[in-house]
Amino acid sequence: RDDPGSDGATIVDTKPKTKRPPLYKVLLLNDDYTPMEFVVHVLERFFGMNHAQAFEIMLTVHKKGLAVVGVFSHEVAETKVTQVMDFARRHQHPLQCTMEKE
Ligand code: TYC
Repeated sequence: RDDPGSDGATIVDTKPKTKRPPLYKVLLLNDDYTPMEFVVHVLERFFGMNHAQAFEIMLTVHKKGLAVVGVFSHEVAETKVTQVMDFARRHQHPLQCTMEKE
């Protein structure tokens, strides 16, 4: 690399940097009111899980308080959160879905 005005101790090549985009975890939170079947449906519909996977993750959220339901780019994670929150609100359930940087 050119380094005008330097003392000649020039770094010729630096390590090629390939920047991977940061990933975001999408989290589903437990509450006392959202029906279990509704959560299972959300996981099937928006996260492409089969019924058995969806039921298992739902139970994890129910018992532990929250679970990671997927890891995505910022844009996709944001879309998932919005879709889940809108769907829950439309059905008048208090289900909460959030994202955090991995
Ligand atoms: N705790 C809820 C119930 O007993 C079920 C539930 C599971 C709610 C997961 C939200 O993200 C959730 N009906």
